[in-house]
Amino acid sequence: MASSNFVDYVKIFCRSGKGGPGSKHLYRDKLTMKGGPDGGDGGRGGHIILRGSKNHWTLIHLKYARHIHAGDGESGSLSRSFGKEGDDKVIEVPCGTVVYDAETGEFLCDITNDGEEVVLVKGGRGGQGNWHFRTATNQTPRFAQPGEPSIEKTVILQLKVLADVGLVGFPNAGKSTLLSVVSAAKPEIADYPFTTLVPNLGIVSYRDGKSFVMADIPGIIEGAAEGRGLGLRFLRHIERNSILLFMIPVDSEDVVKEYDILLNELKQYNPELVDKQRILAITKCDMLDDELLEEMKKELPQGIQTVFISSVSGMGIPELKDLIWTEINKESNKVVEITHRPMEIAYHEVEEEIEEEIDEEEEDDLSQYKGIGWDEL
Ligand SMILES: Nc1nc2c(ncn2[C@@H]2O[C@H](COP(=O)(O)OP(=O)(O)OP(=O)(O)O)[C@@H](O)[C@H]2O)c(=O)[nH]1
Ligand SMILES: [Mg+2]
Repeated sequence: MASSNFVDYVKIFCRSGKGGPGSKHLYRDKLTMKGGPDGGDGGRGGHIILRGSKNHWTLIHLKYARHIHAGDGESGSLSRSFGKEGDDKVIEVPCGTVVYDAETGEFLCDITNDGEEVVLVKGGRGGQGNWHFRTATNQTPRFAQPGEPSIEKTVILQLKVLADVGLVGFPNAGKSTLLSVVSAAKPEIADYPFTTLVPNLGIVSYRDGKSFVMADIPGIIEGAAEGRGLGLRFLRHIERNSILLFMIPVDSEDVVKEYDILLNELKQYNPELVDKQRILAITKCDMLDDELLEEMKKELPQGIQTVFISSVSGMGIPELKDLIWTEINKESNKVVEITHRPMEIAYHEVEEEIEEEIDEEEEDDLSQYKGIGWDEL
């Protein structure tokens, strides 16, 4: 997936529909001079509804949908007829979308299942017609209730991808290579750090038509919590994973130290991540012969299941898949509920600025076509 296609953050202004006013109609026909009140109720304003959809993987379809308005309810009319309800606006979002209030950063709701619906902003109720207000002492009320006003709210939608296993490692650890070997995903692979700039998802097929989802996120480095490297921006994508696969290359100088750094960075981002089940994969094992491999097995982190793999020779890959499958199916590793902490708005304004800068750069790019018949651009 090209980097500009991965959108995991959008801010949208939503306005529900206002309720239609009630009617103050008084009944008349050629035989009835004073038929009394018969004004109907106004229709409800349209809601803004979020619906989970498995057809979307990112929020790209909402990138330019900055304003979303639902329809207003129509007013009631004679013969106690109800006004038409305003059209609801349904926003389809990928499963794993979390919604925050853009002003306060407060967590509002999250959508995790396909077809799940949440009314994000309620439409105004329609006003009651004058028929409701007739009393013994006021048999011809010449008034009716106005409809409720619309509600405006700016929300931030943030995607936390739903994968079963998340890959955690320093840049160049071989994460994308593993994903490309076990799934049909085609992530970029190269021998320089930070090849992966946005998360990649892949479906790993297991035996008997079973499968699980693997998320490859950009590499983490020491100090990521303070914003080094790509920072912790993408760590939210492993918050919902059942298990984490730590990946450390076999030629690392100190596996235990690297493991501790990675763990510490996760802890700084969200201490709950450390409670997740972890597996350690020592990657690129084709680079060492058996003797050296035995030697390095003596210096491994304690208390974590470790597999030795090579994405190039295929060594250890079936064992790794077996282990992942067993772990993700353990009841204790299922992610039941995760706590969504309130969002820090100041931090996310920076994120928006970055996006805007990228947009501007895209516009600039067009200038290179000038003078080759594209001058009208
Ligand atoms: N010999 C050997 N090389 C490997 C293996 N797996 C990956 N590599 C090489 O290691 C380099 C980095 O691989 P990537 O998969 O891009 O690493 P990454 O962890 O995704 O890196 P970032 O995206 O930068 O975080 C590439 O040159 C790969 O060819 C392996 O099993 N054996
Ligand atoms: Mg990569």
